[in-house]
Amino acid sequence: MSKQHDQVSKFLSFVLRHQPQAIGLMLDSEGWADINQLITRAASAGQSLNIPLLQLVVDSSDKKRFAISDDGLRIRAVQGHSSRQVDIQYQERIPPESLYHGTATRFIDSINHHGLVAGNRQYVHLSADELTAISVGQRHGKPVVLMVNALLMYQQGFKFYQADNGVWLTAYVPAEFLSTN
Ligand code: HQG
Repeated sequence: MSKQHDQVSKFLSFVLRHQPQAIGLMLDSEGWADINQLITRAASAGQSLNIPLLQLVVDSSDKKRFAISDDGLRIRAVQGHSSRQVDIQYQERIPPESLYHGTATRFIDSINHHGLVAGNRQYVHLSADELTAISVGQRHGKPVVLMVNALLMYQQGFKFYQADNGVWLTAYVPAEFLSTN
């Protein structure tokens, strides 16, 4: 991604996941914003956007963070929203036996005590592979990967969802389902 695309991607994460109200943008309950409204509101906030640029950023996002609707009129972030911003009805899925969560070593004591909590986000984010988890953990400090006994959780009634970009989501992971390997 070019530097300009990276900056636009960060702007979109901010307004489509966390603070649409900062630029007076409306999201529906599924997280969709009207593209023309986004362009207009962004312009008044000093961020210049246009449809080809948005399409390029959506297509070049390494993690496929955003999606444009089939009719081309709306845009949303596919996951990562702040807890009270939206209520996306993700498709419930049966998880694989194990999923992974990357975090920083300094959080481990607290996680062992409280389990994995969603914090400011709508869900705890999990990945199907350990390498992704390491890079997620590195964002916070010295990384450590936790293995989540996902299928057992599911069998005990916990719900799992998968976002369009493959990220696994669940509301809460009690510490008893976590291990380091
Ligand atoms: C930690 C990025 C203490 C948790 C990534 C994490 C991901 C606890 C941090 C997505 C805790 C929250 C999400 C507890 C959890 N005590 N710390 N009980 N429970 N934590 O950024 O999972 O680039 O909100 O381990 O790739 O790091 O934005 O979540 O370290 O998919 O598209 O609290 O964000 O994607 O941090 O990352 P975050 P995350 P994007």
